[in-house]
Amino acid sequence: ASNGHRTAFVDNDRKPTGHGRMLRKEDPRFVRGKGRYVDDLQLPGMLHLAILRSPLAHARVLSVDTTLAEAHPKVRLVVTGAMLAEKGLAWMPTLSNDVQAVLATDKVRFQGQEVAFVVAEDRYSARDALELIDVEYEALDPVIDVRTALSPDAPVIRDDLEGKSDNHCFDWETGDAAETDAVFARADVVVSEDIVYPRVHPAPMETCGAVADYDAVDGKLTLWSTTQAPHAHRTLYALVAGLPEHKIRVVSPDIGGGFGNKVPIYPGYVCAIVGSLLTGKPVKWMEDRAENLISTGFARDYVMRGEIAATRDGKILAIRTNVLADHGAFNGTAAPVKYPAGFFGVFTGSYDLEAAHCKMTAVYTNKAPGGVAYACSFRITEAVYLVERIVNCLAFELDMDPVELRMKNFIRPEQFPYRTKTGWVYDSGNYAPTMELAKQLAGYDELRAEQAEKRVRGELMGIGVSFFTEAVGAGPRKDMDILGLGMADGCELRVHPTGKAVVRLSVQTQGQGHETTFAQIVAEELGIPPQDIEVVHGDTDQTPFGLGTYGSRSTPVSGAAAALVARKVRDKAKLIASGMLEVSVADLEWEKGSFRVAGDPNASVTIQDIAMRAHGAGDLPEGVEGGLEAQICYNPENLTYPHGAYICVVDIDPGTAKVTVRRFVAVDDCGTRINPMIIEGQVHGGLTDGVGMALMEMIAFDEDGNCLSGSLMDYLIPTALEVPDWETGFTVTPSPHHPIGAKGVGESATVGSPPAIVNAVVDALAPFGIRHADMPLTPSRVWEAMQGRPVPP
Ligand code: PCD
Repeated sequence: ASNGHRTAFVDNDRKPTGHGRMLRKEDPRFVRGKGRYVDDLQLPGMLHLAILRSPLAHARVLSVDTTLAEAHPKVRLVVTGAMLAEKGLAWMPTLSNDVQAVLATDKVRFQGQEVAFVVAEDRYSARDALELIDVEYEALDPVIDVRTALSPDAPVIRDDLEGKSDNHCFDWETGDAAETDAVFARADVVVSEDIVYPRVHPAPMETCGAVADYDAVDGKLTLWSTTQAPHAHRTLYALVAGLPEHKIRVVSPDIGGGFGNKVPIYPGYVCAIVGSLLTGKPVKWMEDRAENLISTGFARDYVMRGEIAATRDGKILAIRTNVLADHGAFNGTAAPVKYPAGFFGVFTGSYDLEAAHCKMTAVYTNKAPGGVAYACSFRITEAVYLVERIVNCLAFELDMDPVELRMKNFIRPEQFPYRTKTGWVYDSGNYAPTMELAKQLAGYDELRAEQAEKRVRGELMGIGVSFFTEAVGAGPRKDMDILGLGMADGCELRVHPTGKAVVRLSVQTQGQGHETTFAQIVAEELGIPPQDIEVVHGDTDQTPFGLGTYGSRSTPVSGAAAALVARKVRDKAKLIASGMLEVSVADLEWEKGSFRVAGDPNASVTIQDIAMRAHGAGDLPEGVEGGLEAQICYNPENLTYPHGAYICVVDIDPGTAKVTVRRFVAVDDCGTRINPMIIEGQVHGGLTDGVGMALMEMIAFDEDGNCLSGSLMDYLIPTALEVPDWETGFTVTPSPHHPIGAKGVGESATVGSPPAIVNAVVDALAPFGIRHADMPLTPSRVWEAMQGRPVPP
């Protein structure tokens, strides 16, 4: 057990040479306040950039007068959309092959859109000068409601796109419609529900920002930026701005949380680059909180109709769903190209179905662009919420226990690898033991007894269950790319003469602890202590190409690369060891950290001895080059499919309708566990996110398109006060195709917890006949749902 958190099994405490609980190597820096974030960077002569944003959601830009701003004594540069247009830089591609305005030229399309920028000698002057820019707008009617965005009289938002005469963004479909309809037609029971996953925001503690430094002498651009994908960003800058790729260095230093918010390229980064190119000085841009909340990548915003078909005794036959997706003014969704709806196709959940079908229509509205995977492997959060809510609605209709209903329908262990009706191949899973463990940890039967007792007294206690399967670790590259860049990851490992090592990753941590866990992966394979392994990441000049950290892909993809590169080094070490011990390779046995001669316990050499020999004097075996290093590019065979069972207990105050999460049990299965302490931290964070989304968070708009959630006083995120003492447990079902059997876990809890919490709240309200209520379940929404309730006995 750790820090007062009850843990089902106790992992090996501190196994210093590999996987296991180990304090984070990066924390001495962070707990001393010595992290190095973008905003900590001070370069000689550095200027500051501020962005003027649109106050209106939809308007024509008639004129932008910068005369007064330019006259400000500390202002060096003012740039408008028209100026960028002259250089062909007014528009940039989004991650979904749409285009987005860097600075508005023709129209503004959401409140907070970038209109002009100022570069000044200090941050305050830059901000002051924004007020001296005079923009004349002609207001247009905004499109705010996703449900009416396609009505024939709706104003057309994207008239910049040739021939565009409506707000349609894309259609997408998966599964078999006819087959699904046929199964529905013969089912005993069909349950439908309208389910909204509201627009939320990742709201990382550190907002987005960049420092651009263009050196006109050697033609090199260095961009320190808050990015989760430095290599992908570099290539895109090269492709869009025409700068030669080898003359661009993108550095992602310490990042104060990403959560998907730092995957897209934002206009601010491009503005900083333009600012530096034009002034010849380093230029810093750093958003404030409001800018981050109103203009950067939002998440979710799906209006879903879920339908489930089953037999009377609770065998689920099929799931059908229709989704209306709000993509904002520009389609900035971060997802592999072939997956415009991300991995929403996993809405079939953890159940063995006969048929499934989804039809989706995506539309443009006058809201900020995004659709980022906020702690969600590309729309899996929405998919899991849909299926786990609709399954609960079915349990309600059948008057069946939600755990029993799930157990009855789980994909069975012998069915893996399991191909779902929407074409996903789940690599491995063993669901029932995970669910059983959660039940046992929660004391499920006792909780139900307590609830029954309380119901008699009119007390509102709810027990919510959810079970999820995620698909994390994108590629493989044959199916998955972002704007043409295949989703694979490089890794390089170099063992120095004295046996210390450096491993270079293409992924980038934003707080997940990669400097520790990747050292542990290599340590496990080579027997070099993790303390002796330096992890280098987040700098395109220092690391191999790869697609970055999101969708919990670092462990499934780069983690595999790190293990395999270490095995490559070990293979070479074996050749050298055979020379050192004067035996054939076949006579050598590996025992973590050393090779020894089979049958001769005294004849052995350590990896450190071998490292010295690899670089040292004397001959190496025939054909073996000096040095001890290797590199690899790992293209995953499949995604990994972690799963989990969550049980939440809530109490609702019948007078105020305030929900309190009393207990939360989370049992996660992410295959082989590299660092259980870090995993628990990831789970605690994700569960906290879940409480936020289920009960507090929403990016809301008024009918004019004003964003009502532009500060942390309006956009409520949970603190330690709103969350219980998390209770975690785990099972281990390794991934069969991952070299160490590990699956991702970083987003599991964010994906799995909202349905557990909502299911608990709805369960508490069940005596009033309530089957569904939409997030966020604030006191006012719960109160609304409770109206018309019978007076308790
Ligand atoms: N692990 C272990 N074991 C296993 C798995 C895992 O140990 N089996 C660990 C690792 O190593 C790391 C972590 O754990 O450290 C995580 O992992 P993963 O799952 O692989 O993931 P990544 O990739 O690394 O990361 C990512 C994620 C995401 S995606 C998100 S959202 C979030 C998470 O992560 N974010 C964040 N978490 C976190 N944390 C922090 N602190 N911060 C942040 O920001 Mo997206 O798509 O982006 O939306």
